[in-house]
Amino acid sequence: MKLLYSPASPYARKVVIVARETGLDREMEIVAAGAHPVDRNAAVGAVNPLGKIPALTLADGTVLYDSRVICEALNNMAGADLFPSVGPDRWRALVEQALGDGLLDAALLLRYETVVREEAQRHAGWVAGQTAKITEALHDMERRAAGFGTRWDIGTITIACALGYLDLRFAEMRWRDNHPVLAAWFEALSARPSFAATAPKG
Ligand SMILES: N[C@@H](CCC(=O)N[C@@H](CS)C(=O)NCC(=O)O)C(=O)O
Repeated sequence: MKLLYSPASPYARKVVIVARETGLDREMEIVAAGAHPVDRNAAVGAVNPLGKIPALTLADGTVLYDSRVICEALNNMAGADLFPSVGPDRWRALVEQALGDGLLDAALLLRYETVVREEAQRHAGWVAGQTAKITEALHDMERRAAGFGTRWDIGTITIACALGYLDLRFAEMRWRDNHPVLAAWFEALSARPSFAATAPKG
């Protein structure tokens, strides 16, 4: 299997964590590939028409994207339990995945607004709207964090990757200041090998 990956991408981090947790990282070639919403990377576009990473090419040539699909496929291939199979535990994990991915989607749009757009093109209302999504998502994460314990499934993995991305790109938000339960949970899981080994860079 070949994964197109960037060490700064929180979505790619989700995939590598799931690969490590399931042991499938041993069968995976990880290939560095930048992706950009304007300067399209042809190598990424060749496998994913959306031009985004992560994208995983299986041994038979099948291509999987996006991170949600790849993570669930790896979980199934390994017979692992990072995606609860049925009922309320599954809905909870999937909603938490959507919450973490949704925070990331807003954070990526904010980042692109500042690093891709010229200053004169920037839209203050857009920035405020995306920032509000992050703020509200953090409040919901704080409310949920009291129940996280040591649970490590696709929901908590995604939320952890979202918080790691805020630390990488939006440290000035100081998300820990208003979210002490979430901060304590994040601190406790930071020693987890699959999480520590995939700390974002870039
Ligand atoms: N929903 C996608 C999001 C992937 C995504 O947006 N990745 C970023 C890198 S962190 C990207 O490829 N950006 C390039 C672009 O937006 O064209 C997933 O979960 O994989």
